[in-house]
Amino acid sequence: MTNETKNERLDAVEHIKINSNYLRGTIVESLNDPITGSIAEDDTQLTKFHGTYQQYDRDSAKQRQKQKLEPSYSFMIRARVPGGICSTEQWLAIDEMADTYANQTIRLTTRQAFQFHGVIKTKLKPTIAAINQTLLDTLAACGDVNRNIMCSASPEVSAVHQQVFKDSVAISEHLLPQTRAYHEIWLDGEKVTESPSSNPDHEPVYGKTYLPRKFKIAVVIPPSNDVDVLAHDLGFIAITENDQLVGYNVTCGGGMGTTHGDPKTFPLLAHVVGFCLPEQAVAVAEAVVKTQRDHGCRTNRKHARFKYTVDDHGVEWLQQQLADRLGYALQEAKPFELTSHGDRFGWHQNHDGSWNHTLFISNGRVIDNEQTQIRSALKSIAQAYQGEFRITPNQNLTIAQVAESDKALIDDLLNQHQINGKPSATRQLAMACVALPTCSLAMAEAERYLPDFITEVEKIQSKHGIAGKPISIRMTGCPNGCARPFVSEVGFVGKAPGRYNMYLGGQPNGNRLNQLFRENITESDILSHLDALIGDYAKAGNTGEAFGDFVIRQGHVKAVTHGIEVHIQN
Ligand code: SRM
Ligand code: SF4
Repeated sequence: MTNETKNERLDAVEHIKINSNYLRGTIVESLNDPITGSIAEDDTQLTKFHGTYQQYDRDSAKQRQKQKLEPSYSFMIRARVPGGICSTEQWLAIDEMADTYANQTIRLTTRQAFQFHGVIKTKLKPTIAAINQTLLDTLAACGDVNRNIMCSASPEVSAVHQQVFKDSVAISEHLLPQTRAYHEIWLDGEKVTESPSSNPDHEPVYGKTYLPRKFKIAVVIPPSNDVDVLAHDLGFIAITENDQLVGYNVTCGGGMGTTHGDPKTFPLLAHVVGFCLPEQAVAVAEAVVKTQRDHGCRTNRKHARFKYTVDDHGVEWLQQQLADRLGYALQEAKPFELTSHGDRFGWHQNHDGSWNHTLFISNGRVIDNEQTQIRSALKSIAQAYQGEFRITPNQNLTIAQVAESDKALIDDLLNQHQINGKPSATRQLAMACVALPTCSLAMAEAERYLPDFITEVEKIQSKHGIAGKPISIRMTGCPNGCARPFVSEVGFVGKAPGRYNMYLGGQPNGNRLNQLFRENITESDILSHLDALIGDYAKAGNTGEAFGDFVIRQGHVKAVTHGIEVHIQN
């Protein structure tokens, strides 16, 4: 079935897309409705394509219901920041917007973008317009299209970063939706609906119904796997020879999202399907996206991600699809090695002599409060130093390309704001998704709980004499997997308030999925399991053996070879 085909069995969201006139729907009418702080239900699906989600404050929801008030609606706005790179000038504008329009925080995401939370309906349009004025935008930050493209954020490891970043931006630009609805609605662009037949909207890559589901791309420069490349629908692994980029291995069919109690949903790691030259990357991306457009499931959104298309049809089928669409077959994949995920903190020198300083940002929340002055620190650095900030794939931030002569200035500013502590190796690796109070899908806490939880894990590690050993721990408030918990050594996935499924056995380079260890357990159960496991690891772990490998060797979980095994408790 192609995406232009009408079919009664299509999922409801497909009908919304078909009838939306290229993503317009009744968004304008919804924005102008003064009676409510919300927008029409169909429009909540369409605004995602424009980079914004309707949410409500879940902390106050019950109280407001008792008072017969509608929920406290607001919007999350996600910007698109290809490869996570923005200028310090852009950062200052973003920082100001957090005060003017949002909840005085900036949230760095697991996909190198940033989000504002708490934007009320009347401020939605000015905020999106202000983001565009900074030369960033929110188009396709969400929705059934290609999302923000990720790219390894550590140029110090490779002289080819600039070229790889350029290729990432080219892929991102090529896959942007072409509808003029975005400009029309948010930037007061010229209306084209009066005479659509003479000047119709046109989506050369996506067609009228876009993709069956969200689509995600990451580009990685080995040996670091900071982007978790195999967790993506489509990945490009940079292959270098003598410090020159010779091309990319192409990976297809990864993804994290699952649903509790539905064994037909599972995370998957991508397959390496071939190799392409740098100049072929954009065409390859288009061919992959079009394959998903034409063959992805449009009747069941829980089966609509590209990972299921690849899993259902097989890699050979996919290779043939790509060859037919490209007019040539991908070359055989080249050898590569991915050694670690996570970021490298502190100062590191680049191949060109400049310096990068990566700062730990607890769960990506840029905020000033009793615990941290990170927001003021970044603002003062952006005011004093003209250069580049990079959002990392692990919710941290790199002050990039700093001249030797500016290092002391930046260190001084960080010291002035007391941003000079060194978190434990386990805390540095830890990630949590946003979850409560804004995420409507959260079943348990994540971002608000993880820092205290890690303190408890640190105590256990100290007690067993392995305080300095890194263990990658990721937590999400539900099984959608926004902090990529299924590729961590220890994953916690929210089941109900205060209760989590616990997964073990991922590899610290993102190359293996973990497996369900215990279901629906509370903090005290979790900590006593961790005490026993970490105690064992301290005694019986081999030199250099990672915790994720140890728990498999000891038989606590099995080494997962296909995502379907993730839910099987040993
Ligand atoms: Fe996510 C939905 C937050 C990365 C899988 N995700 C959501 C929503 C929008 C909830 C909703 O649909 O109402 C969350 C908004 C919470 C809030 O209040 O901000 C949300 N996802 C996030 C972010 C902000 C988490 C974070 O802590 O940083 C990340 C934003 C990334 C970005 O900049 O684009 C984020 N989400 C991810 C990732 C990780 C990744 O892409 O590398 C995944 C797993 C990978 C994948 O897609 O397979 C992910 N999010 C999901 C899913 C499950 C998709 C699926 O295949 O089933 C949903 C729910 C859905 O789509 O129906 C979801
Ligand atoms: Fe929300 Fe679930 Fe994603 Fe966490 S994993 S942000 S709870 S959708």
